[in-house]
Amino acid sequence: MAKSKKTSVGRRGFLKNAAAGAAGAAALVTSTPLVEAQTKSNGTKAAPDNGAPAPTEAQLFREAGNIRPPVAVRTITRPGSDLMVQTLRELGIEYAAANPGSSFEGLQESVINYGNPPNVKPEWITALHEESAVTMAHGYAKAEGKPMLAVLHGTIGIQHAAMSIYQAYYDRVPVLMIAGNDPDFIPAHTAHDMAGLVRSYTKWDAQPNTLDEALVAIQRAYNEAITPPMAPTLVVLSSEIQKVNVPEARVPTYRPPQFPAIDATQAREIAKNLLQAQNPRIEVGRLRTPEGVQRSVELAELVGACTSTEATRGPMSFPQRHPLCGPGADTNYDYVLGLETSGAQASITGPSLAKIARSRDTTDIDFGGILKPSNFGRIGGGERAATPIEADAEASLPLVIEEVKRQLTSDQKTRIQERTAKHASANHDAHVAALTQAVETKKAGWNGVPISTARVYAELWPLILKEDWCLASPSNFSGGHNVQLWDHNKPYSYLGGQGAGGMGYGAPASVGAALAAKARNRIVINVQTDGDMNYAPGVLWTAAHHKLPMLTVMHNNRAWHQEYMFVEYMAGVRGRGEDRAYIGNTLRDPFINYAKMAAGYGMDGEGPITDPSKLSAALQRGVASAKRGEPYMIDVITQPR
Ligand SMILES: Cc1ncc(C[n+]2csc(CCOP(=O)(O)OP(=O)(O)O)c2C)c(N)n1
Repeated sequence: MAKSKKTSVGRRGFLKNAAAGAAGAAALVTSTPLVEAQTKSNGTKAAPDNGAPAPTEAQLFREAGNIRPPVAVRTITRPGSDLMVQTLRELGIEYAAANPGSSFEGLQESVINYGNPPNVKPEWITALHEESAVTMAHGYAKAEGKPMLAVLHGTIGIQHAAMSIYQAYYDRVPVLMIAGNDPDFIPAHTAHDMAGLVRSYTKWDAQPNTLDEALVAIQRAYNEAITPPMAPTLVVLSSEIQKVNVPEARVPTYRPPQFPAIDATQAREIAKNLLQAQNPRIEVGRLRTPEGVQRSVELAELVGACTSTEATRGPMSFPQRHPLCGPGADTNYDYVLGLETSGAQASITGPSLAKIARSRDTTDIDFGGILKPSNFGRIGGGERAATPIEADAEASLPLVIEEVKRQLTSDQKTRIQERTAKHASANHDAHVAALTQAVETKKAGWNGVPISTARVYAELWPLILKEDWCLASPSNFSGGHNVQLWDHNKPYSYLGGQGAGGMGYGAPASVGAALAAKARNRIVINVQTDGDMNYAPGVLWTAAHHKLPMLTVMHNNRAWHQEYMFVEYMAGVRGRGEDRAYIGNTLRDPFINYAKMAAGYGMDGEGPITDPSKLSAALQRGVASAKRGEPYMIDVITQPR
C-alpha cells in the first residue's frame, strides 16, 4: 500500500464551515494552544494519561456546552476509515450493527457516506445495546455461515457486549468485531489493551498502530473468524487511524484463508472404505457453510450411504427429509464416516448423535470442536469412537468426492442405486410413522388454557411450510415441537440453542437471522420465551426500524420457568412446600404486555391471546405481515412448557 503523509482531524477537529462537511471537500478548522500542546511535532497526539481521573480540558470544554473544541487547520480528502469500509466491502460484509459511540465516529461516517451507493455492504444497523449487536451477528452467522460486523465503543461498549461474545465463542460462530479507541476523549473509555477485556473468549485480536496494519488486521480477523474452530475476533481501531488522511492509500489484496483438509492418502482411503462397504453410513454434525452441506449431500448420494443429521439441533447439517437421512433399511453399518460430529452443542448437552453400533470401521473428520485451551467450560467433548483426523470436514469433502468419482466402478454404481432405493423407502416409512405418532401426542391438551406449546408449533407449520423459513430462536424451552413436526431441510432451517446457555439471545439472534433473510425472500420465526425477551427488548425497535421479515410468537408462561422448576424442586427436597417457589421466578403482578411492548418500539402485534381457537388466525396475520417485511409480535399465554 502506498504510504502517505498523515494528516488528520481528531477528536478535537470540528467543522467551522458546514459546507466543508460535503464529501471530499476540505475541512476548515481552527486551533487552540491546548491541542498544539498535545500534538507532537510529528503530527501525532501525545499518549493519554489513563490513570488520571480528573476531567481533561476537552471534557470541561464540552461540559461547558461546546460540541467540539477547535483544532489546527487540516485538509481531509480521503480518511483512513473509507479504506476500512472498502476492505469490509471486499470481504462481502453485509451489515455492521452498532450502538453509537464517538470512538468509531470516523468509521461510522465512512459507512454511511462513502461509496456509491453509500451505506451498502456494510449497511449500518442501529442497535440499542451492544449485547444485541453481537448477538445479531451471532444469529446472522448461524443463518448464513459467514460473519457480519459488530462495532463496539471502547471499554464500556465491549463490556456490554462481553456476554454475547462469550456465547458466540462457545457456539463456534464467526463474528467480526471492531472496537473504537479514542485516547483523547474520556479516560474511562480508553485502554492500553482494549481487547484484553474479552481476550479469553475471543479467538484473535489486534490493536494496529497504522492504517496499513489496520486494513491487514481486518482481513486477518475475518480469516481467523471463518477458519475452524470458528469464533469471534476483534480489531481495535484508534480514532486517529480512522481519521488519518490517506489520498494515495490502497486496500491490500485479500488472500482467503487455508482450511486444514485431509491429505490425498486419507482421501483415497476414505473413498475406498465408503465404496467397498456393504452398508456405509455418514454422520453429519455442524458444517461451516451451506456449501459444505451441499457437498455432504453429494457424497451421500454418490455412495448411497444413509446419514444422520443435526438439523433439528442447529444449522448447517444434512437435510432432515432427504431420502437418505435416517437409519435406512439396514442398521448394521460396516463403515461410518463422521463429519464434524462433536462440537459446542454436544459439549453443553452431552453427546449429540445417536450412538450406532460401529461394527467394523470408523473415520471421524473433525476440527470445528477443537479450541485452544481455555478458561471456560469444555469445548467439544462429544463421545467419539476414535481419535478424529484433525481436519476441516467441509474443506475435506471435495477431496473425498473426487476420489470416490475416480474409484467408482459400474458394479458399485448398480449396488449403490439399489441400496439407495431401499434406504429411501425405509426412511420414508419411518418418517411417516414418527410423524403420525407425534401428531397424536401433540393433541394432548389441544384446547387447554393456557395454550399448549405444541399447538403453537402445530398451527404455525401449515402456514410456513411452503415459505422459505428459518426458526432462529432456541426451541427447547417452548417444547421443541419443531423437531417432530417441521421439516428441517435447509442449512438455516433451525439455528439451535444459545451456545453458552445465556438468556437474552432469542430476539437479537432472530433479528440477525432476519437481516440475512431480508434480501433473500425468507421469513424468520422467533418463538420467544418471556424471560429471555426482557434482557434487551430494544432489539424489537431494530427489527421495526430496518423492516425485517420476522414473526415473534411469545411463549409467555409469565415466568423464568426453568428456574422456577429448580427452586420448586429444592423446596420439595427440603420438605418446606413449593407454594412460595414463585418468588423471584415469576413475571406476575403486574403482567407484562408484550403486544404493547412491541407497539412501544414501533412493531405491529396483538395479544395477549388466551383462547386457543383464536391462535391460528393471529398466526396467519403474523406470517402475512412478516412476508411483507413488517415484523410482527403475537403475545400468546402458554403452558409453562
Ligand atoms: C444471562 C443468564 N442469566 C440467567 C440465566 C439462568 N436461567 C436459565 S433458564 C432461565 C429462565 C428463562 O426464562 P424464559 O426465557 O422465560 O424461559 P422459560 O424457562 O420460562 O421457558 C434463567 C433465568 C441464564 N441462563 N442466563
